[in-house]
Amino acid sequence: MGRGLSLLLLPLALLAATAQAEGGAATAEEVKIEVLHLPEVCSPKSKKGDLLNAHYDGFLASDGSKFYCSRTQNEGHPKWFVLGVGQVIKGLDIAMMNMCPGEKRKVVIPPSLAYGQQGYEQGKIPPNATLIFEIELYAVNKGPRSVEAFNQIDKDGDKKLSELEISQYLKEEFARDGKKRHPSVHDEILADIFKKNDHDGDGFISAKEYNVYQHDEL
Ligand SMILES: [Ca+2]
Ligand SMILES: [Ca+2]
Repeated sequence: MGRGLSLLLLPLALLAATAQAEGGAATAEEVKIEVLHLPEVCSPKSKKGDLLNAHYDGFLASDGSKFYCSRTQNEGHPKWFVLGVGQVIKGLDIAMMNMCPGEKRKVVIPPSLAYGQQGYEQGKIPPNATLIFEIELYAVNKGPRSVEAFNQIDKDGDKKLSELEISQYLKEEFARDGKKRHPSVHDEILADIFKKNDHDGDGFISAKEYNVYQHDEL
């Protein structure tokens, strides 16, 4: 049940993560996208903040060698990740926009939108490497920062999340995945969530503070 587990913890991971999504400067280098297969019914199209399920293989453009294959990981389950928020390299965030379930793409990503001058993992990806990915997208779901997710946590419906509501939500999520955790974990995550999301420090996470992806109307 890899799918269930990763789905479950994603909202937590995201709430706890810093919003480092918005990279700044425009770059001259672009991601080249080639559509290999387009389903007859191409909907919904992926957008920032959506939760995607995909397999992808990564190759070095220099010699065509494969450096990554999602099929060999996690018992072959496709990967779940939120689009456009920096969970994957910038080039993949760009390459998978406006893509529909069933669609296959081959994309070429310049180093500046991949691992840059540093490369990655002791030469597994050398410095200044252009990368090629073959992507097969399986599912486009509402992301964890959707209106639905917000309303689910906001039990009293006042459009802001109190410490109690988030605490409740954490407990429910923990109970659902059934993993044993030290009681301090709950408090740590709760404190971290408020530290990173309660920007005006009023003790509540407002819809605006929560809805960092801003593609849904609250
Ligand atoms: Ca509330
Ligand atoms: Ca606040």
